[in-house]
Amino acid sequence: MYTLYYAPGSASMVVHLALLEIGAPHQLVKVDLDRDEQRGPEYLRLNPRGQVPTLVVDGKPYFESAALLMILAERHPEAQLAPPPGSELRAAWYQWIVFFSNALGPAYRQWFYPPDLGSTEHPPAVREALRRKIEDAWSLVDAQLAAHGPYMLGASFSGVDLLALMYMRWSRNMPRPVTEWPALRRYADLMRARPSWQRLYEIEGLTEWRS
Ligand SMILES: N[C@@H](CCC(=O)N[C@@H](CS)C(=O)NCC(=O)O)C(=O)O
Repeated sequence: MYTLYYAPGSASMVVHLALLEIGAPHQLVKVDLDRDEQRGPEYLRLNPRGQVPTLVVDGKPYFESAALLMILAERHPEAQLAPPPGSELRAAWYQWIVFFSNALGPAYRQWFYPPDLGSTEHPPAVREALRRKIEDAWSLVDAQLAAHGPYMLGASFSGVDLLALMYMRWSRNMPRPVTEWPALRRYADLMRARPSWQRLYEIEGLTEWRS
């Protein structure tokens, strides 16, 4: 039994999706970000960063969404969220997970949290630099999918696609949503058709960008 501390539509989405894909028994605990519950002493004991997600595995809490995805994939090999260890595809899987969480994750975080960079609203030059960083990363993914799709690893779906899906959703109200790139548009549609995505929308009470 896992416990996932989550907030609807947040970085916990990929972990929630992985749990649904695996079919692993889990308990959800909603963290109200509007009420700053993530900064309460009880939550900080689980996650000293004061962020969601946190996943409790065998009684021990862990944070960082991409790491949680990898932990779950490794613990449930039968769900095939990761290619076999040591394989060429596994190497590509690591590459893309780190790419998404490293190239896109921090840029999105800064885009949505100007106080992280010291202001209540980004100065135009900072906003422009972040926008470019995010769009350049998506252009690279679009090229990868156009050449080697339909999934990030080619023919087979894997956990990295769940991470990509979460980040794709976050672009929906940005100057250039991912659906404006042709291969990304097809990929978003493919991924949004998954039962786990539909189920997650029902559980988390989401509406926007469902299909
Ligand atoms: N790198 C972290 C980022 C987590 C993160 O930024 N979570 C946001 C929600 S998407 C959060 O907890 N925001 C509340 C806050 O920072 O106060 C991850 O991928 O888990």
